[in-house]
Amino acid sequence: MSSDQVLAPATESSEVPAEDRQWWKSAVVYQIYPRSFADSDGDGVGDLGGIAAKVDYLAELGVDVIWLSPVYPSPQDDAGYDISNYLDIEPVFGTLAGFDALLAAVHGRGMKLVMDLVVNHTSDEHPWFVESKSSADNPKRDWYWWRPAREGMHGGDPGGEPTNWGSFFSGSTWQFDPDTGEYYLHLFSRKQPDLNWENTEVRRAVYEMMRWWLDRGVDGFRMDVINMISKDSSLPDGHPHIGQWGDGSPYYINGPRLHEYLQEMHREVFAGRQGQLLTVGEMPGCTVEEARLFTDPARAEVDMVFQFEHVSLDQGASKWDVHPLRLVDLKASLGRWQAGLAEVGWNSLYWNNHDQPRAVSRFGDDGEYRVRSAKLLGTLLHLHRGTPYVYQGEELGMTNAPFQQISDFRDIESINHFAEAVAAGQSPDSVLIGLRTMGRDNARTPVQWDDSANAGFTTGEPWIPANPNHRQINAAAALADPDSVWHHYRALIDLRHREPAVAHGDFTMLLPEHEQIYAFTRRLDDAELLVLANVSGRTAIADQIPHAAQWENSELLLTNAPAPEPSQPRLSLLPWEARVYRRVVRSVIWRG
Ligand code: TEU
Repeated sequence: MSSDQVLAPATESSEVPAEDRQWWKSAVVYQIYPRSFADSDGDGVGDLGGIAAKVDYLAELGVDVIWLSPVYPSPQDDAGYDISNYLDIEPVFGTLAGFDALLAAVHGRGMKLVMDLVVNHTSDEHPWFVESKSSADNPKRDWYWWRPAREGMHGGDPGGEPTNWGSFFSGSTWQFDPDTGEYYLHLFSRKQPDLNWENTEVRRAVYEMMRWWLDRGVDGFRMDVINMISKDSSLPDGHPHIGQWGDGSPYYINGPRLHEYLQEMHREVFAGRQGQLLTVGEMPGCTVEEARLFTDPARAEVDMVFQFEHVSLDQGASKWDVHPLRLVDLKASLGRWQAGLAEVGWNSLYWNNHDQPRAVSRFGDDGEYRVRSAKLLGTLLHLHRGTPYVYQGEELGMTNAPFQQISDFRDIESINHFAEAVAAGQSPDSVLIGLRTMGRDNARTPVQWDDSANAGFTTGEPWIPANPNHRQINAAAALADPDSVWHHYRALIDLRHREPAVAHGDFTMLLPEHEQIYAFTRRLDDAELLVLANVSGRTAIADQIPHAAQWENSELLLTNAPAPEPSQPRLSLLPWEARVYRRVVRSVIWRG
């Protein structure tokens, strides 16, 4: 079934002026991972009540948008990214009434709320899949990817999988179902079967669900692995390079009908809506050239994408194969994205989220210079052109967790990888090195609210222990200290709101080959900003920047270190120091 006539094309409304539709250019988004944010009922798991209690905290920080990681009913095999009902709230997190109250509280403070949309796959406990699995001729059979065993093989035999693709969470992407004698596709866990977007009814059901949330008042969606929804239906084998498995990604990343689906979704769900909405597509493996197409407003697909290039630069053959990051590589990558989306499209900016290690541990120095380097990272990110995303706890300079053994981990990705790698002969200690550095649980320990037991996250037993450093690193201490990372983030957010060059200025990278200094300018009309950052633990001199003298009398807008002594060379930077200067560019008037 592939006919598209069922989905009537709609026309783009011209009622909302273009500048209002792009309100997100001057917005800052804050990501909440509900399990780990704040627990209001003492069961050890964060919930909507906990979020509601912190809405004032977020308003005070100044963020414009909250993105909620999934709060829908879920068996929690992948911490909520396995959804069994799209139209309700997971009881552990609360109720729909509680959600409505939270949404009203968020709107009441002038903020917006964006939901996580996970529609590449459902849970295997979603009624759609339960039906699909019930028999080979069930009307919903085609809603998922069912295939017989490889030719000449028996279902369930080693090597019988329809393709050699390896799953993101180890093992094959295919699970055999003995009852109906076929396999189903799951790019992630076997409890996350992939929906078949070739099927028109699937797409219609998804769009209907999205409209239901928008009608309820939510302000948009962060779309989970949305560039994996279109697959090459011939399902070819991939190059065998993930252990015993092949790399199927060329056949499911940015697949043949992706643009068509996103444009259709836009027509069916977003076009003609009056609200100021935000859509951001999570797109692993997306290139800047592709991102320009996805985010070109004229194409009406998504407002921005999460790309993965800059968070892959410290990795080798797999994410567990960790290398030191070279600053020149980071600048080359982010600089290319800035240039590539300068005229058309828009960047989203992030250092971390619920899948990535903590930024200050990964890119900064979480020891002696924790506070200063966390502020430097915030400064760099927020001063690029694009919409910045703050992940919960980043504004406190929270660090990676001191995980020791495998039993300290909760995440399916880490647990499965450990089992597979050890079974393949790697030593447990070497596998743990990768998990400690890159494991997603680093980002998922409870937000550190205060120095009490469990960091003030819960009165019960937390589902994952709080980082013991909550005694020093916590929100209560940060709010009380004007020099904290928190106050620096607040200043950055404030700067975006009042200095148009931050949101709208053009971007010019300086000193691309410098191994310590990250420097760039932003220019809008007669306002120019200079960002200078020493991304190292050694003093650096930035006097090689072009036209350094022009900045002599400029205004120092923001810094993360004591103001430079008059005797100190102007462009000498302390370890991890970051400064933002502003100058007015006077145009020369020629008199004849
Ligand atoms: O992540 C997609 C993704 O490709 C990776 O970032 C993933 O987290 C993994 O680390 C790859 O090694 C999204 C969600 O953000 C993630 O939490 C989910 O587990 C995943 O999709 C499946 O829904």
